[in-house]
This record gives sequence, structure tokens and C-alpha cells, in this order.
Amino acid sequence: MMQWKPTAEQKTQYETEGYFILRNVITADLAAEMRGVIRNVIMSPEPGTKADIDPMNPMEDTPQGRIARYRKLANFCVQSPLIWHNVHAGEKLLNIARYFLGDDIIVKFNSCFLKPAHTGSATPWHQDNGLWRDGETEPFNFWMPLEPATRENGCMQFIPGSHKTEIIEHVLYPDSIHGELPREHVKEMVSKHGVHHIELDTGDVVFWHSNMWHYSPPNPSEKSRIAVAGVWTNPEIVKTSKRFWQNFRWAMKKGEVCTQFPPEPIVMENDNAEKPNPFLSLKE
Ligand SMILES: O=C(O)CCC(=O)C(=O)O
Repeated sequence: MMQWKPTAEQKTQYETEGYFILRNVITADLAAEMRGVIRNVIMSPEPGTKADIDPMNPMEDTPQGRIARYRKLANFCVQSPLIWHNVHAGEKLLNIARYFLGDDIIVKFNSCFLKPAHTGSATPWHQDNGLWRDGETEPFNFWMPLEPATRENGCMQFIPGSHKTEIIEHVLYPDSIHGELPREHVKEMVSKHGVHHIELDTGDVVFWHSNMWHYSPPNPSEKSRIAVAGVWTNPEIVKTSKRFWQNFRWAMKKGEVCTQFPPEPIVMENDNAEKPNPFLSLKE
């Protein structure tokens, strides 16, 4: 496998702004196949047997209603060989992760983020490692839309340079769907650094640093926005983790792509691990 290297521009952008984008990493045909696999699951009566689902408002029990009801299918990509072998353990993407993480690569997180037309809800401002609460700053994160992600249908927003902050303690407001960055702090950061709208076409990929402050708004448009996302790490980083994780899978060993399916789980041996503190609840 020819080793991938970032261009000078990508390298600078990753260092100064905390992310970079690669265009056209997978074909539109493959993206369409993956959308089909995902839709098939969300339209089934019990998608929760295949993934950890994150429902939005209850929708009516019609085919269209079933499409409109979820924000996220967590841990589904490790159950779909089509997605796993082409994305999280796909040679093209691992070749990029390898530049940052070396020859042994572990998938730490895998998710499908669904933002259905009209009903798709926001993902609050967060740092991924603010949610993990494991003290890790070095894992490498990616997100790939399987249909265009635009300002109209709720593309992600990044605060450029926010990866240079510490891991901020995330909090819960009465209307939070999960832990989030303190809202006053987000306002200050946005007024200081502005926001980049990460508009991507089908099969483009954005990669970012785990400290990056990011968010995505609701989708009031006619167009659905399905994406697959993941986080790669390596055994050295895992050893430093403050948290005991249980669902990590091998994606690359000694520079060779792991082709086993279901993907091989990792047995963690980590003496530092402890249970994270719950998020602090705030009134507003
Ligand atoms: O899909 C989205 O809009 C949010 C994704 C996200 O926050 C993430 O992958 O960390």
C-alpha cells in the first residue's frame, strides 16, 4: 500500500484550524448502497436490536414515519460488513489514519448520524473527548456524508482553532440531548473565532482533532442528510485512557488491514481506568 501523506495545505490546516477535508474518497454508487443498508435498518420494526438507537420525537408508524425517527445509530457500522470493510476498516481511509496513528489501528467509535428531512434534530456543541471523559486527545476522528451535507440540511459547524483549547468539562441543560460545552463559553468562542460550515459532497470526508468544538443544526429542509462517522485510536493511546472501554475493534495490525468479520474485539488491560464523573446539570 502506498503510504498516504497530507499535502502541505492539509497539514497546515490540521495544525492551525484542527481539521482538513478530502474530496471524493468513496464513489456515489457505494454511498448509495450504504444509504440503502442504513435505511433498511431504520425502517425495520426493531432497529434497536442492530444498533444503539437515539430516537427523536416519536413518529407515526408508517414507512415515512419510520425513516424520520432517529438521530443516530451507534455501533451499527461494526454490524454492517458493507460499511465496515469500506469505511472504518477500508484500506483507503486506514491509509490516512495510519499517517497519524501508526501501523496498529483500533476503531474506538462508529456511528451513523441521520438527519432526516424536516425532523432531523441538532447535535449540541461538543468536543468528542469532552463526551468521552477519558482524557484522550490523540485519537483521530472522521465523518463522511453519504448524501450532500449543506447549510440547508444541517452540515457540521466547526470553530476553527478550537482544538487548541483544553478538554472542557461538558454540562447538561434541561433541554440537552447529551453533555455539551457550556453555552456561554461557546458564544464567546464563536464571536472570537467565527464558525466554518463544513459543506461536503457525497463521499467527501472531514477529519478532525478530538478537541475540536463542533455542532450541527436541525434539518428543516426537504433533503435527508445521512453520514457515517468514526474514531480511530491505537494501543499506545488506549494504555493512557482514564476510562475502561469495551467495544473497541481492530482495524489494522502491523500495517495490514484486518479483514475479519465481525471485527475482532480488543481486550483492554488498563490499570488507570475508572468510571467517569456524570455531567454537571445546569439550570440555563
Ligand atoms: O452528524 C452530526 O451532525 C454530528 C456528528 C458529530 O458530532 C460527531 O461525529 O462527533
